[in-house]
Amino acid sequence: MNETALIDNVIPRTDVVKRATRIGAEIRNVKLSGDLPGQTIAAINGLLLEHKVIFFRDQGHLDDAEQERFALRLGRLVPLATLGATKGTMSMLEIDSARGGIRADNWHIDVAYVDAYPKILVLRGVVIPPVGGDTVWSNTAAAYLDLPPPLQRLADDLWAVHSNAFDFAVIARPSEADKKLYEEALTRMRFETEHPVVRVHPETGERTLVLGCYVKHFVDIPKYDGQRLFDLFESHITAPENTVRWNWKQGDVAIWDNRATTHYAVKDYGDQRRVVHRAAIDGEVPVSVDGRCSVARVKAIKQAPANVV
Ligand SMILES: O=C(O)CCC(=O)C(=O)O
Ligand SMILES: [Fe+2]
Repeated sequence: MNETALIDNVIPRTDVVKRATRIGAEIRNVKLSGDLPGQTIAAINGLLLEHKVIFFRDQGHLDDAEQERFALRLGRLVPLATLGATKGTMSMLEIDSARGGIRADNWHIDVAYVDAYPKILVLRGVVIPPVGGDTVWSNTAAAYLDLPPPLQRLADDLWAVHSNAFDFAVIARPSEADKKLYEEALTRMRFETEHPVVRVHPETGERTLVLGCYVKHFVDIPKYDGQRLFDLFESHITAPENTVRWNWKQGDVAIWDNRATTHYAVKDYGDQRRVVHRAAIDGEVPVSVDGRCSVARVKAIKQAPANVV
């Protein structure tokens, strides 16, 4: 049986509702748990590769332990300590707006400043404001395909340094509090990795763009030129045609392929509380179109580090 037939057999196509043309599908009538049959897990994996981000409503039965058990079925969990987070259980990251929750209102690939950054994230809506607090994902394989061939070839050749030393030049309106938060985190830990701007997806073979707010600079490109290149490629990544926007309800779960997407948590809910819990699944070291692997340049943890996205 081919993969599509296998998925159809377990999760009927009528239960897969696309949420945008190029990315994102809602999967209906599946109750996520650690006990799902292997075939259902394989179907979920297949749908994830196809749609890049998949959404499940009404998963209110999940608590952290069960979310973690389900996530474990998708791969090895990343212990929070190695990602630099302090809140949550061993591997569940809590993002709580009322408790200095990290700001994720920048386009980013999760933890892209390490070499083998997580491949899949499982995020559960725990407290969701009545209005606002959506998350937007973009399809970085579609963004690559959208580039005219000469720009694809340019991207294929480029490498960029990703760092958790946040470059505030890329944020529209950083607050003093944000700056302080990141500066404090930085004195505790520092990561820097050179990634190819185009990686070959290890499962689909697709070429995907690896950029986002952790990029410090391009290798061998002066900063001034680099900023323009960054803006050019990011404008394709974040083009509305390549995105899907999810309006959360409590109990929703979103699962994304961090190798083929970037995302942005919209910060438009003022002082309202918003809490989401996330499990991260171990990823592979990216490989460029000419077969070279990403290289970690700096890795230093001085003491218990802060939260990360
Ligand atoms: O709060 C959200 O919707 C997403 C936060 C985020 O960037 C993440 O969980 O990786
Ligand atoms: Fe994130």
